[in-house]
Amino acid sequence: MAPSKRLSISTLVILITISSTNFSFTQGAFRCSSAGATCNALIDYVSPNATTLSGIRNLFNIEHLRSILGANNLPPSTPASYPVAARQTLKIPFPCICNNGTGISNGRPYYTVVPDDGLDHIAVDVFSRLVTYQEIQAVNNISNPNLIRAGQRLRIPLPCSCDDVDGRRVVHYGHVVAAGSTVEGIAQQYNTSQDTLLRLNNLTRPQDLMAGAVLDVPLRACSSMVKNNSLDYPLLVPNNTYVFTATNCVMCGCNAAMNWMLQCGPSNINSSCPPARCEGAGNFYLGNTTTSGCNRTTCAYAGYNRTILTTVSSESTCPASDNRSSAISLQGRRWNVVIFIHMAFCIAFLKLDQLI
Ligand SMILES: *[C@@H]1O[C@H](CO)[C@@H](O)[C@H](O)[C@H]1NC(C)=O
Ligand SMILES: *[C@@H]1O[C@H](CO)[C@@H](O)[C@H](O)[C@H]1NC(C)=O
Ligand SMILES: *[C@@H]1O[C@H](CO)[C@@H](O)[C@H](O)[C@H]1NC(C)=O
Ligand SMILES: *[C@@H]1O[C@H](CO)[C@@H](O)[C@H](O)[C@H]1NC(C)=O
Ligand SMILES: *[C@@H]1O[C@H](CO)[C@@H](O)[C@H](O)[C@H]1NC(C)=O
Ligand SMILES: *[C@@H]1O[C@H](CO)[C@@H](O)[C@H](O)[C@H]1NC(C)=O
Ligand SMILES: *[C@@H]1O[C@H](CO)[C@@H](O)[C@H](O)[C@H]1NC(C)=O
Ligand SMILES: *[C@@H]1O[C@H](CO)[C@@H](O)[C@H](O)[C@H]1NC(C)=O
Ligand SMILES: *[C@@H]1O[C@H](CO)[C@@H](O)[C@H](O)[C@H]1NC(C)=O
Ligand SMILES: *[C@@H]1O[C@H](CO)[C@@H](O)[C@H](O)[C@H]1NC(C)=O
Ligand SMILES: *[C@@H]1O[C@H](CO)[C@@H](O)[C@H](O)[C@H]1NC(C)=O
Ligand SMILES: CC(=O)N[C@H]1CO[C@H](CO)[C@@H](O)[C@@H]1O
Repeated sequence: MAPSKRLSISTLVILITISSTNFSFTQGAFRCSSAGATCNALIDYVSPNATTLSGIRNLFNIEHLRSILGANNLPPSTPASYPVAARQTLKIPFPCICNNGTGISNGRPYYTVVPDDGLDHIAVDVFSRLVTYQEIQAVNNISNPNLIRAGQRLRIPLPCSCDDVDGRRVVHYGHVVAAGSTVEGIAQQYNTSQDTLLRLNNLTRPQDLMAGAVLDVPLRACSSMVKNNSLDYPLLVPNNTYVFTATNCVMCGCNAAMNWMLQCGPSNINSSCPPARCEGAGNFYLGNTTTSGCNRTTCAYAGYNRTILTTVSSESTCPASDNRSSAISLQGRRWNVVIFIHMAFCIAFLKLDQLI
């Protein structure tokens, strides 16, 4: 075998080593332009150790377990003792505030220093590099990072944003980039575009994406009938998540497959809720749906202040005559993907063959 080929194999090994070192990168703050704005945000947490939902809840000071369940679309009956495996990723809901051009968690999470703790250990081993020790140092006015004392309460500044994206209100999600993923792939998975992700994250080229980085991904929320004078306005619920609202009387979920329409009904977790009935249509209660021909009529959630507001909402579910052909063309696209992946494997094997 020619030495030049050996050389290229060892170069490959070195390249792989370098890129796995890059695994430990944090991208830095997310842009957040409207000073003082607050909102809800999400961030991935890759738990370093095996734990439970209760452990995660305590670490991030999340008041209600159901917030974690909703963010991860786990059934509302999931117990706090539910196990979380080491290296498992969970979405953490937290409040965000814009300050001086960037967004950080608004208050919680707080971390209480234990004996022999270090700022870097807290950033790296406890919060899995969602922050750097310099960021913790800055937000807590710590002059010497080597001087922290047991019992000290530290604010942990998670990155987030409240900015609209492309004229739409969104939920900003700090996505921890897995090895081998691409900007295009992430964009597709979360119904956004590569250009939007590059712009939002100040990336010049898609190749600049690094595994382990925290990427600002704008999540589209389901459209709702919630009025702008409602106490929970704007109720932003992204695809595949659910929330409890209206003093825990109402549960709303978002499923992109349901035409991106927010689905709300009685929560059944608060026994002192008034019945929420839609005006007019007799025994038509929040969450009730009737289908007449092609029309689906729903008693939809419209917000709350002292009472729960509802409204009758109609949409057409008519299958169009040409919806058959669109299904066929979708299938065709799927085939293309399979063929493409197959070809990519062939090319990879060919390359490997040439190397060895
Ligand atoms: C605001 O940000 C600018 C640059 O990003 C920085 O120079 C300045 O110190 C920051 N101000 C505060 C109060 O953090
Ligand atoms: C995980 O375990 C390591 C090693 O015991 C420890 O240093 C670290 O603080 C733990 N992280 C959490 C979040 O408990
Ligand atoms: C840090 O210092 C700034 C200005 O000196 C002050 O506004 C802020 O409240 C301090 N933050 C903490 C957590 O002490
Ligand atoms: C919505 O979430 C489901 C479940 O995770 C996923 O399969 C689907 O691709 C998502 N759709 C969009 C448009 O984000
Ligand atoms: C988002 O999903 C909708 C369908 O739910 C699709 O029409 C649209 O093209 C998608 N947008 C992006 C940017 O992928
Ligand atoms: C964007 O990246 C460039 C270099 O790639 C840097 O000079 C600039 O400060 C960055 N801007 C923000 C807002 O992070
Ligand atoms: C609130 O919504 C009403 C219509 O429902 C609209 O007339 C009004 O301008 C809106 N107010 C704000 C502040 O957006
Ligand atoms: C249950 O609903 C009632 C009536 O809306 C409200 O006053 C109460 O605070 C709610 N309880 C909880 C635990 O959310
Ligand atoms: C309408 O909603 C009420 C209250 O949630 C429920 O008890 C009832 O079964 C629903 N009726 C229909 C026809 O779905
Ligand atoms: C569906 O709704 C439209 C208007 O919203 C109405 O004109 C039509 O008659 C309805 N069709 C059926 C089958 O109920
Ligand atoms: C509650 O909402 C209703 C309907 O939008 C409105 O008429 C009423 O004034 C609101 N009440 C309060 C206290 O805001
Ligand atoms: C009448 C109707 O529901 N038509 C739908 C057929 O499918 C296309 C795309 O899949 C929709 O855009 C139409 O609204």
